[in-house]
Amino acid sequence: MLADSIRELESGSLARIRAARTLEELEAVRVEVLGRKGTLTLAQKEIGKLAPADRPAFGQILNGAKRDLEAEFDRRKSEFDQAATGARLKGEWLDLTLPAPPPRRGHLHPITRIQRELEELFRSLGFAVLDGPEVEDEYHNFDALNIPAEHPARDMQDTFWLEGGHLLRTHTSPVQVRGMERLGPPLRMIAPGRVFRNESVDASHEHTFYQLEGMMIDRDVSVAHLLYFMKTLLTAIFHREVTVRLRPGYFPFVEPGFELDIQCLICGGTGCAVCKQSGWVELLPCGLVNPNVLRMSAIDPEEWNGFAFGLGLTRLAMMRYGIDDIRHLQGGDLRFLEQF
Ligand code: FA5
Repeated sequence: MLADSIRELESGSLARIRAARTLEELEAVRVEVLGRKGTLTLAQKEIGKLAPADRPAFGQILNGAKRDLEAEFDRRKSEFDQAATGARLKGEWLDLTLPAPPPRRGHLHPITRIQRELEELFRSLGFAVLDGPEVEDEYHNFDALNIPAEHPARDMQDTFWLEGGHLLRTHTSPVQVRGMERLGPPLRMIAPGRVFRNESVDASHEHTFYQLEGMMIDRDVSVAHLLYFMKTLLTAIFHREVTVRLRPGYFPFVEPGFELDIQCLICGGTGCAVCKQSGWVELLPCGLVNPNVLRMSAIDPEEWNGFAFGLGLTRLAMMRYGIDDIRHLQGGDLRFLEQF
């Protein structure tokens, strides 16, 4: 009689365990039947009331029911667990064979790019690439370049003066002097770098800009050598014929001195803000090294001579990329820089 009710309880509970649709429903059945106060647990306590002879048989039935229910419960529970894990894996699935999104890479500033191209060109022509300090002394920036104090040429370049006779170099020419001092003749060198002038800023003038200095000292160097290198330089940068003109130019450290201008590539020579309506852009002052400059760096001008040039690298970048205002280059605006 009691055994029948246990079998009934078992089959009813098995059916409910199988019918449970969620883990919560399953757990509710477990608590109801197998929990501390569950129906089967309570039935176990009835054993004591039975005649001793009936107890083993009843105990067996009870234990069998409990084992079957627990086994079925475990089976369903692991079904639910597997389904939950499967759903989570589906959500978190990652295809490791897919190509990764490309990393955001920076790129070189247009001036740096031109600078590196020119360094490569001049290296291939046997020139050393030299560096010099941005904070210079008066001697290297002026005196050793044949511009003594009180010389009117000092006013050609408005200078940021620092304490103790130092200054922010106004051009890359002091690196010529350092090159002559350090390496002596024969010498082929270039010196790209940042220079500073206390100037009011407009479409073609910055207070901070880049130049590339060049110098060659050897025996019997002539203006023809100078022109050859200048033409090689411009062809390499523009990859096409550019119209140039050579005018006399005055710099105390060269004699004769020239201004090499290129026809403005922004307006094609018709006149714009960059060329100040003249159609020409001053780009490449140059000349044969003044004997005084050689002498001051302990080079004998009777034996050696040479040429020097001071390319406006920032203006060159403007011409090459058609930039109509110099202020864009140092402005740090990524919308501008990302175009290159
Ligand atoms: C010089 O600085 C001489 N040291 C160049 C030189 C070297 C001549 C060797 C002879 C022998 P200049 O002041 O003209 O020269 O400047 C050279 C170039 O720098 C100019 O042609 C121009 O392209 C550029 N430049 C000058 N001032 C500015 C400025 N404020 N902003 C941008 N570019 C400038």
